[in-house]
Amino acid sequence: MGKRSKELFVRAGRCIPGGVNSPVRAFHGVGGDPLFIRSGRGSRMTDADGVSYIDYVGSWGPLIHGHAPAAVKTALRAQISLGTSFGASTESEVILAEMICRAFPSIEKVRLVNSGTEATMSAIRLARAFTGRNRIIKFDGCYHGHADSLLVKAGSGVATLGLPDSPGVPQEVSGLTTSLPYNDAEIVQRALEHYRSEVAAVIVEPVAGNMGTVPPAKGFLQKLRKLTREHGTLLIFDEVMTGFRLAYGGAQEMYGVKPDLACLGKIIGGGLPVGAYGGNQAIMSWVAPQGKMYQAGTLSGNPLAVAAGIAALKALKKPGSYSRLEQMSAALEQGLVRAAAMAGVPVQINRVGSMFTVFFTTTRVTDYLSALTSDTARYGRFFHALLERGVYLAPSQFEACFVSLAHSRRDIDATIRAAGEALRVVVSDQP
Ligand code: HOZ
Repeated sequence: MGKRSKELFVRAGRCIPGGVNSPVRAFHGVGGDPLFIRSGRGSRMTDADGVSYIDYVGSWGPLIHGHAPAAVKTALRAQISLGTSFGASTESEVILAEMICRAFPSIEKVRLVNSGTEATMSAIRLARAFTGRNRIIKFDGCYHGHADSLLVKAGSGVATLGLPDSPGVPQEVSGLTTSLPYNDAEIVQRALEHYRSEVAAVIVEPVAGNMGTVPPAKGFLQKLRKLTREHGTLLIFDEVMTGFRLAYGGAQEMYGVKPDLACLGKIIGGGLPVGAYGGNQAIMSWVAPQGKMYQAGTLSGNPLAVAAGIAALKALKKPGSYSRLEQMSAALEQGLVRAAAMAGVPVQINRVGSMFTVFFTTTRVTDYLSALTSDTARYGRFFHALLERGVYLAPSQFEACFVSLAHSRRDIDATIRAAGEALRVVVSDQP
């Protein structure tokens, strides 16, 4: 970390808890202090000391077009001159909602909120209201934001910090959440049978990204669909990460499974804060003011965020977007596999479309337990060695990295070269 980042972190520590506004920025999983970022452009971002990095975090997923894409900047400039918030309805909100409904077969109506956390929290409340049941089933290592009901055996920063649960969540609340192993449909079946008609919803990341990238086992999502239907339980897909990333219609398009409710975020805000949850007319008609399930927000459907989101989605719709993402991501995966083999470092590289994670383990990573077999110290050394070589990966083993449309073949080749060197460092630093 450079001098300026260090100074800022010291200052931040005096006025912000842990010096960061979200724990995953603190490099806890890999040691060291966080970078402070000054700017981003295309595939790169530049820190407060003027050092530039090829960025595979992409603001944790939203930046599918890279940093500061022209279309988003133009849309934002136009909206700024018209006003930044009205606390009243705008045409742009309707346009974004229509785009989401057209893209996602499971969504007939959608409510815009400000973050993925708000989206999942509201979807859970809606599922409880609609079914008249209280219990929730989630999966170990899946992270659905930091709402009380969902901070149970969560992934992402919670996994990185090794906190299975959080103080401050009353047992009366967390006791209503059952967390089960990801990719094990049989155990879901047993849980649904055990709890009979108590379970309001099963919520799942259809491709897990918050214990590192973990794809669904063949048939897992289909089995969840069948089981939840049989038990009168709603199936919620948390597509905050996967929505518009794996395909325009998200993981549900990719795997051909239609959930009852879907949660979105990240890409739909084009880099500004937005979330959304949606489903069919019957379920969504429970949302106030049409129905009685209350959920609200001063900045919901904020005109700037919505303008950025529309611009990002329009650009994404251009032919070739997803094939380019696939091509670049596959080239990166293959290069990393080769580099690891040449360095003699056993790794598992999980990739689905433009989401990927390099796990430092010999075990195939299919769930949270297998993700935990990773050598996080090795990941830390790899991360820092890459950082020194100008490549910024997710600063934790338990996160997904993202390829964007701004990454060029040169970026990919430079990353593979840097990874080859970094992997040799990983081995040579071994105690
Ligand atoms: N889901 C993101 C990380 N996996 C959220 C980023 C954050 O917590 O700051």
